[in-house]
Amino acid sequence: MAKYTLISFKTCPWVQRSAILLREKNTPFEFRHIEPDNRPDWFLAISPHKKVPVVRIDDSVSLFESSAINEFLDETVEPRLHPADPVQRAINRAWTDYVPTFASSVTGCAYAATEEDYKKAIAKIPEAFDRLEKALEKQGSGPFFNGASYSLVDAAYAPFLQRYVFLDHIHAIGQLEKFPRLKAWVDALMARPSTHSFPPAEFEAMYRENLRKRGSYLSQFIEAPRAAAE
Ligand SMILES: N[C@@H](CCC(=O)N[C@@H](CS)C(=O)NCC(=O)O)C(=O)O
Repeated sequence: MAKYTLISFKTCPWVQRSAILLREKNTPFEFRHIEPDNRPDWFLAISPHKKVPVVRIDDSVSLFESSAINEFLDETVEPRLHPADPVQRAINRAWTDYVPTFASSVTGCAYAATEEDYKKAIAKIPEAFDRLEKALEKQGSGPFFNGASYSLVDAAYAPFLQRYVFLDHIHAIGQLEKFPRLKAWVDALMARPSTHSFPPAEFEAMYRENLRKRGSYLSQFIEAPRAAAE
């Protein structure tokens, strides 16, 4: 079996998509975490956009861009997670292409600098959720995007839906409950072991700490971690 190394920033959602796929395929891999503010030269040499994720295969081939990585993994490592039907595959790919737009509606809430900007960002959530709700209704029974079968679409959305849940914990947004299929999907993804690269509570604390340091509107609702007892 090939050796896979996943170059990562610890809380990067795009890295998480590829980590999820490797876990879904029961493929052993090693994380190599680097710091966003201190990207080493060896990394800059293999990452054309200077971004993570990069997957190194057998220390010789480097792949970048999470969707391209995940398509490659699906073509080369069993079990195949793309549906067999080409029409359904095209629909799945189309919904994966919507992820960056969807993700920006979630990060818009996280990073809004002022209360006014935050309210504007929150106001955009129902439309984004409604699109997913309608897509899920067309797909059938759930709990995953293609029903009982887990697919690349699930891996693509899970990190961003997880971050919405984190934001909802910081300062209740209360939108997810209005979209029952989407809520069931989120619950299924959050319960799926492959979603998690770190113990869930530890990861949520890491996410909150990043957001607290960022100084966005939501930062004020996050308590600073307590200093270790002397
Ligand atoms: N479209 C890329 C997005 C990757 C991405 O934006 N990664 C962020 C970290 S979460 C990054 O490396 N940012 C560094 C930068 O933009 O310089 C993918 O799907 O892999």
